[in-house]
Formats: sequence, structure tokens, C-alpha cells
Amino acid sequence: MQQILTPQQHAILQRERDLFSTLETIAARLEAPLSDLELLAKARRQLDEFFLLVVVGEFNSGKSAFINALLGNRFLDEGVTPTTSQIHIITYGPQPLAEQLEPFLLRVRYPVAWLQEVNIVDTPGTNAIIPRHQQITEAFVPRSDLVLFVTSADRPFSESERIFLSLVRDWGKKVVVVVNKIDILEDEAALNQVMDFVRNQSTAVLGAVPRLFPVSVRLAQRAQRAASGPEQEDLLARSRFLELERFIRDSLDQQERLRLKLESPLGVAERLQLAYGSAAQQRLGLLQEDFATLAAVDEQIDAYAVDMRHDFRFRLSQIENILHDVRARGDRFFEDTLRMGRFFDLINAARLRAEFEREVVGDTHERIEQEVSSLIDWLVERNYRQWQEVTGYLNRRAAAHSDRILGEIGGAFEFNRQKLLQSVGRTAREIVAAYDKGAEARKLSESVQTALAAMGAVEVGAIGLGAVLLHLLTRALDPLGILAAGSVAIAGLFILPARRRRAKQELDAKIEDLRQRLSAAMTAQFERELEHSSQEIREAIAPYTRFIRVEHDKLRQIQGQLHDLTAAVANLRREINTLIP
Ligand SMILES: Nc1nc2c(ncn2[C@@H]2O[C@H](COP(=O)(O)OP(=O)(O)O)[C@@H](O)[C@H]2O)c(=O)[nH]1
Ligand SMILES: [Mg+2]
Repeated sequence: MQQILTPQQHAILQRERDLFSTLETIAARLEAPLSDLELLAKARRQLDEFFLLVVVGEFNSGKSAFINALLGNRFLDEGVTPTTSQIHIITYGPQPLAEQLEPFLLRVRYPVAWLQEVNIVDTPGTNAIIPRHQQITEAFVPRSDLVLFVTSADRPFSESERIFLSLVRDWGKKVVVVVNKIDILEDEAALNQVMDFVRNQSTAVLGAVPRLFPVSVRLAQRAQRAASGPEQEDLLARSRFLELERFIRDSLDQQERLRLKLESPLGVAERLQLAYGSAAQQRLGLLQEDFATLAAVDEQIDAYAVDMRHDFRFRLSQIENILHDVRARGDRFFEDTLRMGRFFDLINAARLRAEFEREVVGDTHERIEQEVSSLIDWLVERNYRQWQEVTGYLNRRAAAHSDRILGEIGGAFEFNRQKLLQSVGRTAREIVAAYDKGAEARKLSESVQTALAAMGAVEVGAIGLGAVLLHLLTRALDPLGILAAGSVAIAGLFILPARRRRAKQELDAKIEDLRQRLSAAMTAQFERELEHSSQEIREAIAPYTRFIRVEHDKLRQIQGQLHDLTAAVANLRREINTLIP
């Protein structure tokens, strides 16, 4: 075919090849079934192959007889029983030759010049008894350049023929309808009736009126055998075969063959384009819902953080209140102690310290410890519930689509997605199941302890949170330190009120300092914990998130490509139609 092409035709051919390559890439990226890829490869190769005329219809409608008449020889078996027991590819050869290509597929060669340009496929029948016949025949439809549809006047347009014709339509193939055996019809009225019927039925299936030819192959064959003369003329005229033969020869002349050849794979492209378009659409729909799930999880994580911070501030203020109480008690202590009347108490430093620790510090460290550990329990419990929440989302998402079918090419995608969702859900469930609240709380408590100990330069061993707090408190609030700077004992009557004020101020400053450090340490721990748990959840669902993002981008890209392909096919069709006036 290549040699006879004009540059314009050559360009069209090249564009068509490119179009099929793109479609093949899309099919592979969508994980379409292998048969699709084969089909596309065949359609692309078909452009370089012989013109293929495929003859279909119920068995006994006269397909083999028709081909024989067309070739002018009785090459193929004819008969009232299903005589064609194989699919025949009829092609040219200097002498008759038959080769078995595969079970039920035979290539036969005949020395008929016309077969050098056109290959014919003879099929057993649309009402095949052997399922493999049906499969092979159907596989020839997308490969065909022209379909010749032979129905018999004695049972025109049977159900199996109707079904088959819709397959031909689905592949966008050009079809010519032949009504054979018109010799058995009584008169013109009966013929008209049959023709009307076939026309209506086939138009209904195809959506357009096809070319329709009434013939009698039998009479044509008899004419071929008869000696030339009026009898032969009469047979030929009654067979109406010449008209059909001329049409076939005309429409299969070089230019028209080329046009049909360029045009015929486009139906295949369009069909798969449509299928892939809707697959992409469906998948994107599903991913949209996945995005919604992820957004819900994200929102959940954010809302959790907001909520937690709010509660944390409240809990922290409880701890700060305890320190406020210490301050109030300290003020009162200095008020009561730094008096001339208690002069002898004041000079006994050990007693003073003991009294301060008893009255001011008291059980403060235990109360703070209690608050801190209840805060930790709360944090651990909330984190646990957060995980449960997220697991719930994932489980609901996995359940929502476990029974949804995405059509025949949805399989691999949906399978991968489902598997991923399940494994992510499983991870989350496992984390929830293995969640040891006690251990989590201990871990957290230890890290709080370490942070506080670092603050007060305390050795952390197994001394416990309470001990660390006590150490911090007594060190920070050391009354002798506060009272120092000159002997209290010799302080004069007038100095004591000033000393009292100073002591109170110092205590205030130290407690404020302690409060700030404690609060900073707690807040830092809390924020770290919050960040950590959000991070953990995001990491657990990361494979799912990644899959959705990647698939989404891929599908949008494919949609764009398919969109361009649709335009390309339409353009090609237009150009091919203008090739030949
Ligand atoms: N009456 C009549 N019989 C025909 C005609 N063409 C074919 N036949 C017969 O119909 C039978 C089936 O023909 P065949 O070509 O084997 O049909 P196929 O199964 O479609 O290939 C044979 O006996 C043919 O002789 C025709 O135009 N008129
Ligand atoms: Mg046959």
C-alpha cells in the first residue's frame, strides 16, 4: 500500500499509527486486559495488511456460494448443513493451497488475481454450534475493512444475525447487507416485503440505512456455468448478481480500498477511547470520594489539635493555680514570720526552713504530680480515641466499595486500591489493638520528668516525678536564700517591713519563674506529643494518600490524552472522507 500513497495519504497513515500507539500506552497505564492491547496492535498493523472483506451471516445463508460466485469458481464447500467447518482466510496463490493456521482457522490460496488486493474471510455462521467458531469470527470483525452481511430470504435477519450486526456496529465497521436466495420468493411483492423487513431491522440496529442488495447466488452460479446466450442473460438478470458484483469491485478499487482501510481502524480507536474514558471517569469518581475521606481524616487531625490545645491550656492553668496557692501561703508565711516578736525563731535557720517547707511547700509537689499524671492519662486516652476514629474512617471507606464493580477494565485498579485501603486499615487497627495506655503514659511521664529535671539540674534516676518536683520547689523557694543578704537577726525594727516586702517580691519572682519554666516544659512536651501523634496517623495512611494522588494525576493526564485523541480521530475521519471525491 505504501508505494501508491500520496504525501497527504502517507501523513494520514502516520498519524493513525501514532494514534494507536498513544491508545496502546493508555491501555497499558489503565491496566486494560491484554486482549485490548492485542486488539490495538492488530488495528495498527491492519493498516499495513491486505484489505480484509469479512463475510458473515447464519450458516446456510449462502456465504460460501457467494464467495465462489465472486471468485468465478467453486472453491469452497457449499451445502444445506453447516458445511464450512473452519474459518477460511482466502488469499492469492499461484496454485490452490491450504494451510492450517490454528485450530479452526485455515488459510486457502487460489489463483485469482483479485485476491492479490483483497483477502476474504469466510465464516461458518453467526449461529455457530462450535463456540470457538464464534470467537474467531468475532475476532475478525475489528480487523475487517468491510463486512459483507449475508442473510437468506427464507429466514431474513435472524436473531443471531441481529446480535452479530450490533457487534459490527460497535466496532464502527462499514457493512453491506446482502439478501440472498431471492429465487425462492414467489413474486416481486414478496421480495419487496423481505427487503423492507431487512432494511427496517438493519437500520434499527445500525442507526443508518445500509447498502442493501437482493441477489440469487444460485442463479448467478448457473449463469456462470451456462453457455453464453439469451438463457445465460436471463439467469444473470434474474440473479441481480452483476449489480452487487459491480458495487463490490467498485468500492474495492484502489482508491476506495485505501479510504476504507484508513477509515476502518478508527472505529476500534473510538470504541476503546470511549471505554477508557468512562473507566477513567469512574475511577476519578471513586478517587474523589477517597479525597473526601482523606480530607475528613485531615480535618479530624486538625480539629483534634485545636481541641487538645484548648483542653491543655485549661489543665495547665490548674497546675498554675497550685503555684498561686504556694505564693499566697508564702506571702502569709513571711507576713507571720518576719516580725520582731518572732526574733528567736528567725535566728534558728534550720527551724525556719522546716517551717517554710511544711507550711508553704507542703504537699504541693504531690498535687502537681497528680495534675501532671492526670494530664498525661488524658493525653494518652485522647490519642487512643483519635486512632480509633481514624480506623473507623478507613474501615467505612473500605466497606463502602467492596462490592462495587468498575466494569471490565476496573479490575486491577480497584483491586490495588482495595488492597491498599485494607492494609492501611489493618495497620491502623493493629496500632489500636496494640495500644498500651499504661506504657504510653509511663513513657510520657518519664519524658516530662526528664524535661523538668533538666530544668532544675536534678539527676534523674528512678526518683520519680514527685521527687523531681519537690526538689525543684524547695530549691527555687529556698527561704534562707530569700531572707539572706544581711543577718535577719540583727535587722532593726525599721528594717523588717522592708525585708518582708523584699522577701515577698523575691518569692513572687521565683514562683513566677518556676511557673514559666514548668509551663514551658509542659507545653513543649505536649506540643511534641501532639505533633508526634498526628505524624504517626498521617504516616500510617500515607500509602493510601500517595496512591490516590498518583492515580488522580495519572487519570487526569489520561483524560487529557483521550480528549485530544477524540479530536484527532474526528479530524482523521474528515480528512479521509475528503481524500476521494
Ligand atoms: N435457493 C437458493 N439456494 C442457495 C442460494 N445460494 C446458496 N444456496 C444454497 O444454500 C445452501 C447453503 O449455501 P452455503 O454457501 O453453503 O451457505 P453458508 O453456510 O452460508 O456458507 C447450499 O445448499 C446452497 O446451494 C440461492 O441463491 N438460492
Ligand atoms: Mg459456508
